[in-house]
Amino acid sequence: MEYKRYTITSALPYANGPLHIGHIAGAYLPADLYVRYLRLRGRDVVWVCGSDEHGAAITLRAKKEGISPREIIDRYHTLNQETFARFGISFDYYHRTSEPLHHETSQGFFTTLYEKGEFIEQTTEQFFDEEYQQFLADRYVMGTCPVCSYEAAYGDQCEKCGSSLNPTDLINPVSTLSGKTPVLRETRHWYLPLDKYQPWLEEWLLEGKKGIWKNNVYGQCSSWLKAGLQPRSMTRDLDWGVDVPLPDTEGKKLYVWLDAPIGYVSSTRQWALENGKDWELYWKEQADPADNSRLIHFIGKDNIVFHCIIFPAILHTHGGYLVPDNVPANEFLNLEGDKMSTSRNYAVWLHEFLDEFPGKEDVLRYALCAIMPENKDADFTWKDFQARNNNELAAILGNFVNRVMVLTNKFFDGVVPEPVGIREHTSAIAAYQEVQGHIAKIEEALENFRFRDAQAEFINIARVGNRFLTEQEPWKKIKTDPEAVKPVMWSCLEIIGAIATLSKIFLPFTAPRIFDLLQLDPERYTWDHAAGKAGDGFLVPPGHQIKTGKNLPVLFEQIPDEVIQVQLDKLAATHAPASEGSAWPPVKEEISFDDFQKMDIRIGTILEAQKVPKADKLLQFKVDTGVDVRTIVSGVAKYFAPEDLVGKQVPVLINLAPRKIRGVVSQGMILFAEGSDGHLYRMSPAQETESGAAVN
Ligand code: B3M
Ligand code: ZN
Repeated sequence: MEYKRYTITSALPYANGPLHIGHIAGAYLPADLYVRYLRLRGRDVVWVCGSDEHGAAITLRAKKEGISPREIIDRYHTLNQETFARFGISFDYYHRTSEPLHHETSQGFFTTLYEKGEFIEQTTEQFFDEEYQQFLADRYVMGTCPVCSYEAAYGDQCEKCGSSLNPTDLINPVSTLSGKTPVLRETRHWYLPLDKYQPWLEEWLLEGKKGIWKNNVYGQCSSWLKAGLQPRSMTRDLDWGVDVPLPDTEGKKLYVWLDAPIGYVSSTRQWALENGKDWELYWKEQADPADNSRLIHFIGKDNIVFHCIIFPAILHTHGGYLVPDNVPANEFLNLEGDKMSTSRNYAVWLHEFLDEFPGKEDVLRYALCAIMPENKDADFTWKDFQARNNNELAAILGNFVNRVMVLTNKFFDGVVPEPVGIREHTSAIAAYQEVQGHIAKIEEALENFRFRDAQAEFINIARVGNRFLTEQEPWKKIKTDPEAVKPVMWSCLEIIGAIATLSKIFLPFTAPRIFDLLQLDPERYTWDHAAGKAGDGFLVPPGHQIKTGKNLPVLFEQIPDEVIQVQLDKLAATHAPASEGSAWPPVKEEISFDDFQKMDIRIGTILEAQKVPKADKLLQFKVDTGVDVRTIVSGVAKYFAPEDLVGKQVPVLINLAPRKIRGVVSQGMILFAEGSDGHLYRMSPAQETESGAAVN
């Protein structure tokens, strides 16, 4: 469906550190692909972003580095803005929330809600650090999450389970300033009665977005709403942020999650000012709803509640504003099997990648899109990055373009041949139809925020080209029937024309290089040209001269193992965190109750235990599982003497597929507890239990 206008936002990154590939795969690359698609279709779109420069994320970083918040935001705003631009992230505007225009815009929102009488003014007891003489908002307090028991939850949010919290919800709260237990002190704040908007949210979101929003997003929202919303304070006791626009409120600032999303509006206003546009067309409800812009927020999953519940409630209550049509939030990206961590420097930093891999922006874009965490967490590995380049970009796309260029030069001196007899050329027509089929799927996928699928269909176009060329064997035909080669090479050049055009979405750095090979003007080509709907002739006109010469540029060079090894060594040098602040492996991907129920774990009794000859790690057991007596082999010889285990009761996974280990068939697995150093400990029921008792 086509909308009159599109207002696209990407989460404003905190200007407190550099960007890594997890940020990019979450909220920026998908938005960039979507926006490039819309632009290629000639749609009216504005894509805004900017630095989030308020909140404890900034002030805590400043404190850690011993410099002012202003120095922190100036440094990282500049770095991040440059890095985005170098990576081809094509925002229409990158603003900053420290700008006066933003302070004015967010204060305007606050004032409107205040004058409408929406806020509840309340004096409550809040945490106060006596040593620092400061109230402790949000991230200034850490403690144990009351929902999931994660020990390093922040006062505003648990990053483990995603729950939004108030500092006083935390168990064992600790001030992140002094490390001491804070005391409670009275203070006055303005609360947004989210409970009052619950009925509207249920109708708009629970009913209105069901089956439309992504499951991961809708699911989070519905559990929030089911739990019931509470009033949430929209002000904080801080000395850094947007001033509360009320008398006698010194030392009070707007809550960062009130001001930050309004940053999207400020960014649009600044863009409009500088480009002679009317920002209200992109944010306000129009007299005829058919004229409304389509508002889409691209974010990571930790921002869902703020964008799907709190900000829409604010926009709705303010009145006159659009609310988001969709929020296609992504899950997280891991790195080589571990969680990325800014504090431990365990990440692929985008600015470092750009320095170390000049000219490979599109390779990273392609590799990240291929594994984008659209529905569940995903893992970036350097081997996969290498394989995507070597086996897909170079071997499929680059190879096709190169073969066609070389052959056209060889057969026709680089002049595009006439498509003689094309209307009767059934294989050429079939290939063209196949390409159009892939383009239709790209459209469908992009319209529905399925970027992985869209890109897979894009590379399929080059596959069609390669297959067609190989089948047609023009290098043979040219000797016997040169006329028959003309429609073949022309068809291939048309396919390259489509690839070049669509590269403006998927491979924006490569697109101009392909157009240069074709000696065509990239600006002229739109979505409709690729989709065969432009109606102004062929993509690559017969008689046109393409690039000639012996050494035509190769689009994608192979990436050798050595280059990848350098990156792996670099990661190994920074200790991969098991999880933030802990020696334990990260929590595995979520499973359903049904998944759990598939495991059949019983209490078994070990009847016999012995070493496996010539296998010094293994022990072989005979176990009475209650249902049978079976053989199990385990790699535990380092930790137990066989005789110490005989007669002991242990949990056994009895429905694991049998495996042959050193010639012995092992029928199940005995479960042990593993210490952080890999040491194994035996687990037994606290009381003697019947063999066969289910563990669940
Ligand atoms: N700066 C949080 C984050 O980077 C926050 C996003 C604001 S979007 C309005 O996760
Ligand atoms: Zn939690």
